Amino acid sequence: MKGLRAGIAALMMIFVMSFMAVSGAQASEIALKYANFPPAPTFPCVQMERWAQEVATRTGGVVQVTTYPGSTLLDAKNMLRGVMQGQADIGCISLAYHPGVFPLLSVMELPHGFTSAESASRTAWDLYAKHQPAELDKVKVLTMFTSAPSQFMAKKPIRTLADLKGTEIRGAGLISSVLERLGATPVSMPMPEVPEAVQKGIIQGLLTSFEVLKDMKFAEMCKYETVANLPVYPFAVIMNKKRWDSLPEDVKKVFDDLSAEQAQWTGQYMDTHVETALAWSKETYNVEVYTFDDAVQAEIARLTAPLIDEWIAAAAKAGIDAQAVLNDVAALKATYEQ
Ligand code: DTR
Repeated sequence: MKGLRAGIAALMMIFVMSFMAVSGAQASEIALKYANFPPAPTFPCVQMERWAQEVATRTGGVVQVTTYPGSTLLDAKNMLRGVMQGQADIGCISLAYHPGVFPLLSVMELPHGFTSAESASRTAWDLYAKHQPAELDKVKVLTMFTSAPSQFMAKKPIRTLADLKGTEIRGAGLISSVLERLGATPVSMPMPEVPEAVQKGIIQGLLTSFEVLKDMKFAEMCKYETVANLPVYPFAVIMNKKRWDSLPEDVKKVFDDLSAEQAQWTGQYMDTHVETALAWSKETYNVEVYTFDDAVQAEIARLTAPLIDEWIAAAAKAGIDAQAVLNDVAALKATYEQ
């Protein structure tokens, strides 16, 4: 009888331990490192935190993302390579920092006349999803989004193109080419380096979306803003390919289902935040806001038109059907700008 009891006790112990082992394995976390280059308050990092939260919620806590804003894990220059080499599982890249590397997706940096970050972000993601360009085939792309249209923020008033002549203005990618065609002197650098460059007088201002007036305190140094509605800057959130392949199928589905939604969320966040930041800048630093009139806008369109032909030539050289891509951008913009 004693032997029977001991046997039953042993069996129960084995059952309890194996159950704990299985449940432990199912609930085992998937820990991911997500690197970002600009300061935490900026919109690329705000969208990163939102994505991390959504992923934790939608996977029932199985996926836990540790975020590294402010270049604390990888900076802008090392982001693309760092993710490909697995130093971070996920990273956010500004495509404009890699001239010539993205012959198809750099189309998003052209003067298409997007009026909102939401329409440009949704266009960018749909364009990527349709073409899946070879330029990003060494990573998994989790989403894409863009800044809001680019505006001037400077230490002196910029009311006409004459005010731009020979003035050092920070840009990146094709925005630097836009600055050159408008007669300014473009100075390219990653966003985190811009505040110091303004403070030191290396540049007199910058051309990007207005939310940085608040998020990076440019309103304090650049009290003269000009609405120019120049091109947006495209971003991609990329994941190390091997790490992506290692994920369970149900987790991959959560990530894929989030792609288009995250693009739209980020664009909507950006459009609202630009308005908030501009109002805050007027209230806090009494900044002056000018708007290029129609005559200046027409002159800008004339001066920047050749950039489209240059993009077509470079895309064709990379084996891309450039006109088909431009047609897609126009159709997506018409849909999302409604
Ligand atoms: N200036 C562009 C795009 C951009 C707009 N706002 C932010 C905030 C933080 C980083 C980048 C941006 C760029 O440098 O990518």
